[in-house]
Amino acid sequence: MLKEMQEALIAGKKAEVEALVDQALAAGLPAARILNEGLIPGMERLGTLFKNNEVFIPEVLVAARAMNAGLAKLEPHLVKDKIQPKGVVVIGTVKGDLHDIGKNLVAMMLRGNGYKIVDLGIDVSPEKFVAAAKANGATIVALSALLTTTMVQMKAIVEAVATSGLKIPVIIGGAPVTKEYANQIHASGYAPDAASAVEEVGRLAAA
Ligand code: B1M
Repeated sequence: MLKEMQEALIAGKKAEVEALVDQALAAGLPAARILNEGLIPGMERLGTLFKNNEVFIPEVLVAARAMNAGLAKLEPHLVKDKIQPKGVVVIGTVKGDLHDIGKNLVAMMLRGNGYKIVDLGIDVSPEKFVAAAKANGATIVALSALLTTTMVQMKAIVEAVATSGLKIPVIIGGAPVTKEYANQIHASGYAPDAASAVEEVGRLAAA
């Protein structure tokens, strides 16, 4: 069933992905397994096809829509009810960058672990991050970037948060981002994946 889910995802068959996620849940598979053995490997395989010019942007876009639909089905199962939020996380994909699947996953995992999430979406400017952090009483700002050309935006956002008077940490992540880069731009934290992002946000919140 999970292999079939990968194929449906790669083919961009949104309704089929949704149906297969429903079936997998009904069969008692844990949501984390459906995510880690169904949806994410499908997206990874698509990435290889994209890199090798075997699929192109339109196909990737429909697959991304199917992925987000699958994630939406899983979300209630990954998210536990928490009355008092552990903190307020303002999250977004940096300016110039339209990739949102990883960011959505990080947001979902944080929400599931008791944080209030203010999701600014994609292509977010430093000014917008700062304004939203102030307006929502953020306790942390979280940045995602998937392109080597846009990860440089993270430096501007770290600086904008620091100079705005907000004394809150900034955590960064995304495929091209490294711990070294985080240190270089003085980001407070870095995580390579969504599960580590939850740990890192917890560490920063406790610091
Ligand atoms: Co684009 N794209 N894309 N793309 N795309 C990549 C990223 C690429 C690696 C493909 C490739 O060449 N192999 C390549 C980037 C190369 C580089 O710069 N290093 C690339 C390119 C080049 C481009 C365009 C420039 C293509 C073009 O136009 N010629 C263009 C840029 C558009 C723009 O943003 N301005 C483009 C466009 C697109 C689509 C719009 C078609 C689509 C995005 C749709 C969407 O997101 N709604 C798309 C997609 C889907 C991909 C791939 C195939 C998949 C990305 C993805 O969703 N992965 C990707 C190839 C790949 O990654 N293998 C590719 C699944 C997701 C779960 O993983 O996002 O890495 P990821 O998130 C992970 C971690 O990185 C981490 O946790 C997540 C879960 O574990 N993480 C964080 C992410 N954010 C975090 C934040 C944190 C902590 C951890 O703290 C806050």
